[in-house]
Amino acid sequence: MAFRPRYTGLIERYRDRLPVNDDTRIISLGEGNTPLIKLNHIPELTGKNVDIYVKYEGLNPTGSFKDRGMTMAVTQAVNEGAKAIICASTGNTSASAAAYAARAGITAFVLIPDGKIAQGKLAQAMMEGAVVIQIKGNFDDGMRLVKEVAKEAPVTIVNSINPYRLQGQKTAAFEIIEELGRAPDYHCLPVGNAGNITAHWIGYCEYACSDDKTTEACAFCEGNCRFAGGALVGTRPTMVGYQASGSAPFMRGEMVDNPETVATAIRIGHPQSWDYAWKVKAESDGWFDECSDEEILHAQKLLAEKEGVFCEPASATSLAGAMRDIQSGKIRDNSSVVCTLTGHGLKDPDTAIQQSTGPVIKIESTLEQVKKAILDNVD
Ligand code: AN7
Repeated sequence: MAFRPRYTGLIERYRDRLPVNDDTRIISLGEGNTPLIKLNHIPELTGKNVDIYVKYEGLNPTGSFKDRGMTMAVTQAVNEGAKAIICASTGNTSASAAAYAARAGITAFVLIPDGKIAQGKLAQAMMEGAVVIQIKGNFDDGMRLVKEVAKEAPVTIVNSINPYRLQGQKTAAFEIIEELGRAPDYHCLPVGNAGNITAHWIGYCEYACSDDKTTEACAFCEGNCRFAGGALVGTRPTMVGYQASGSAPFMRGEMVDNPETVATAIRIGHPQSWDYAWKVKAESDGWFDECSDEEILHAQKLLAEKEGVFCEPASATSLAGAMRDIQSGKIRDNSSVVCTLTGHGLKDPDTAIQQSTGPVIKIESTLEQVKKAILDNVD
């Protein structure tokens, strides 16, 4: 039977904008091409007139945006002859690395903080055959060890310090521009290591480049864009990064040694893309801010309840912060706002169930009791 896949992943889709050639063996699970959903009910809660879109990255193959970077990083590693990859992770990177390593037929080693990763992510890494190494320490400890061990053992690091990760992840910005016909006015993201906010900025800059040398030079490609002359003609958004209050080094202006938050995905105190992130802020005229755990969980619940979109806690940080900044007017009235929802809600079922207040009605299995349950709960 003829196999004609409808979509074969972001490397094929954006091949001319990514570091691959005709001979490259591509490791893909059909990542990217995620929906940009215009919110119906939440914008009016802000009392302002704004269009809010969520980029639902939880619909990637392993349930997070990491797949965009991992297809590129593992493709590159395999083509360089690597037999093993390694990462430190708060969960999603490990799930993604494990899957792409399995796909490529190589080994993934993942260092995760003992007891501090969401159940779904641990299940993924284990099922996908990674060598799971739980450390008595946090992500930042793991990252330090990964950098050290990679100097002494034959493993390729696939954390976002691997530049191929950011190359893959920049494609989310391409997709957004293609759907909106232009860049949004604001792009809000949860920030941990700040790899993703950096990758998006690279994507927006590249898309805005043309060979019209009369306009301002693009700061990231500095005129060396591979596919354009390196001048800005298109639009770029203001980039806004939100952190969890207990893990907010960009707000403190320095590294945080004992990060804590319910949003375990962004429980990171020593961001790896520290310098890049400040550059993104400056160039896009953006800002960082922090959200409390309560605000994060509230936004997560609101999205699920009012829009039917289920994301993990860390992801909801983008909406929590955006709603506050829309209400205060910091995000201007009549603007368009994209919030990235970085991971799927099913990643962390424990946190979801713990904070759910919705009724679970326990009854005998009789028609009468089912009918009563309905009549008690219809508006
Ligand atoms: C759902 O998996 O760092 O600012 O090790 O899983 O690019 O770090 C996860 C990060 C946001 C932050 N949302 O992105 C890991 C890891 C979710 C995440 C982030 C992560 P960056």
